[in-house]
Amino acid sequence: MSLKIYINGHLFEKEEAKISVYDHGLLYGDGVFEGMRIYNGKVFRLEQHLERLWNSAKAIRLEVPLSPEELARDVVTTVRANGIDNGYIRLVVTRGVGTLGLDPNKCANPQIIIIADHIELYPQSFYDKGLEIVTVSTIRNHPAALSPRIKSLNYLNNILGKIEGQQAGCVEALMLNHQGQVAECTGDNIFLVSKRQLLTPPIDAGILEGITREAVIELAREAGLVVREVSLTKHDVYIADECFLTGSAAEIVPVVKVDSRIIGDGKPGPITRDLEKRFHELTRR
Ligand code: PXG
Repeated sequence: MSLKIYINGHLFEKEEAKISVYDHGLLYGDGVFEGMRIYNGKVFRLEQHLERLWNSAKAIRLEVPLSPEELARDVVTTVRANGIDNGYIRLVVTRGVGTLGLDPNKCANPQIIIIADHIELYPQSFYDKGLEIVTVSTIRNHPAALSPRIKSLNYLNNILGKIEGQQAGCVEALMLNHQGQVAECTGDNIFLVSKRQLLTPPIDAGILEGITREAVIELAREAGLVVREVSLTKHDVYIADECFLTGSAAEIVPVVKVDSRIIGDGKPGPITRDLEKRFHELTRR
């Protein structure tokens, strides 16, 4: 069965779901998006994703032409229409059709797109053995240029980081901020375990406020761990006992090597494993 894609209140067959080449989402990356998971027929932390979407839209002065309640309803309708119990949702709001100039005021109708699809998961071996990542030379966007807190359709900063990582044979790459501090990976947040404390860069390190990051912080505190959002350097990563990444698609994925240095004992650590188990229980219960 072909997928049904939502555009502005209507469901289209995948082949018929089309957006104008004059849409500023395409011409300028002018728009915002969310990537969410569906577990057992329920959208994971939908309200939080919508809150982040509205904040991203507000930051680029884009008015979403629906209320959060209406958009939540339409997300659920699209998921149901496609009969997806476990999968991935891409929610996109573009500035809409305009002229060939930059002027966003000439774009009258923002376009809302909802794609509910099956998810291509990372290979199981990544979770069993852990990932190797590298620090790339592309720094994360300067917060005063384009805040990493905005989940905008302009992802070139991350894509350039990803290309550099792939060049080094890695599927994810660590990006530093303009001050040389650890920020995040190209599509995932980063955590370290050091002396039984969980460490992760604070939002003002210039990162996306990951929904999975937030869930993992909550789970870790429930588990009795001390969680600290602190500025981190590559040195902290190299001497950490454990390292893992979080994201809606990846969930929790262990990291065992960074810049050719072995992290901990080179195997996914016990605290990472415990948090993976807790996250699994949270999402699949
Ligand atoms: N940082 C960045 C820069 C991201 O893009 C995360 C962290 C994790 O956030 P959540 O809310 O998902 O826990 C993301 C996730 C991909 C991909 O293919 C990843 C994201 C978006 C689109 C694609 O890896 N965002």
